[in-house]
Amino acid sequence: MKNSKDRLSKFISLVLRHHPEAAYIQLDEHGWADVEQLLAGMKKTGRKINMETLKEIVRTDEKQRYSFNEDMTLIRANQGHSIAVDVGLKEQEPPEFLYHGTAVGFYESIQKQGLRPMSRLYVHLSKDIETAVNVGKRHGKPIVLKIHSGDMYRDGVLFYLSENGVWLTKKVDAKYFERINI
Ligand code: HQG
Repeated sequence: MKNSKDRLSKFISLVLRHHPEAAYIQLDEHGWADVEQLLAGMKKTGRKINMETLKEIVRTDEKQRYSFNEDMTLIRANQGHSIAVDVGLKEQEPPEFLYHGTAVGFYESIQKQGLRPMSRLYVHLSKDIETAVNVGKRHGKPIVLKIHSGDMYRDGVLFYLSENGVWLTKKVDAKYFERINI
């Protein structure tokens, strides 16, 4: 974590994706949190935040993780939830190939079970290898799987593209991926 804004952003992502109670708030069924309540709840935890800082965090987030509603009274995470919320993901035809970065230590289990969402609602896929490597590094020594998303789609599997450009699907069976050299 580089600075105080990064730390605040990390906490906001925890609250909006996984643990709203950590800021004493609730999300609605579409994942929205009331901005006033979020700010008040964060202050209650001892964090220093105001609307200006929140707006800047949303605007400058390098992965564009959050969205406000039109009048900026509500905020939500664009993807990555473990809580069952419906953020209105758009179903979309994927490119022929997508990539998934993970850690070498998970590979044996992934080969056996395929890719599962684990604690999240969806398996997250990247459109390029570089992004996948960075996602994998979060877990350990990275490896990258090349996903035959075009074949999956033609076999009837649904894909969604989040507001911030992350491809999502419910699971990826082992026949649809191979490990590639990175
Ligand atoms: C692995 C970040 C064993 C899976 C990133 C992954 C992403 C299995 C881990 C977003 C498995 C779950 C999501 C199986 C999957 N056996 N391990 N059968 N199936 N796994 O963090 O994809 O910065 O929930 O390979 O950029 O790493 O948070 O998912 O390694 O977009 O915005 O289980 O989170 O974005 O880990 O990352 P995660 P992820 P943010």
